[in-house]
Amino acid sequence: MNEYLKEKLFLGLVVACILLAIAMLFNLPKVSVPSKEAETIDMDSDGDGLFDNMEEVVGTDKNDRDTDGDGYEDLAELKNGFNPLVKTPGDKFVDSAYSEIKNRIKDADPDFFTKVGF
Ligand SMILES: [Ca+2]
Ligand SMILES: [Ca+2]
Ligand SMILES: [Ca+2]
Repeated sequence: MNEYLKEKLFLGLVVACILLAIAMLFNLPKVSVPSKEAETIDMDSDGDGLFDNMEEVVGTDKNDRDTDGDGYEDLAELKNGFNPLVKTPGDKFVDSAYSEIKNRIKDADPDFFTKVGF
């Protein structure tokens, strides 16, 4: 093999390496760590406006819009100060209990009240 060919071969190899490096750069798997929270935090299986994770916090059924079956949906009851786990009438939260449940919700998701227009 003469020097000219060796040189060409070497050059070709260098170019191939560079191209490979570039190709690898562009083919890097997209780093998208699926945030478990983002997927589950705003899921509302029963569509009552109360997210699944909040139904857990509150103790309501995430597959039942009206857990206590009194005709009022879970979030509507919560918003208006009624206990979604106790049938109306007589299900209005006393102030301390209402503050307590709101604090629990806030601890679980500080933005919840804004999100659902509490
Ligand atoms: Ca729900
Ligand atoms: Ca529910
Ligand atoms: Ca209800």
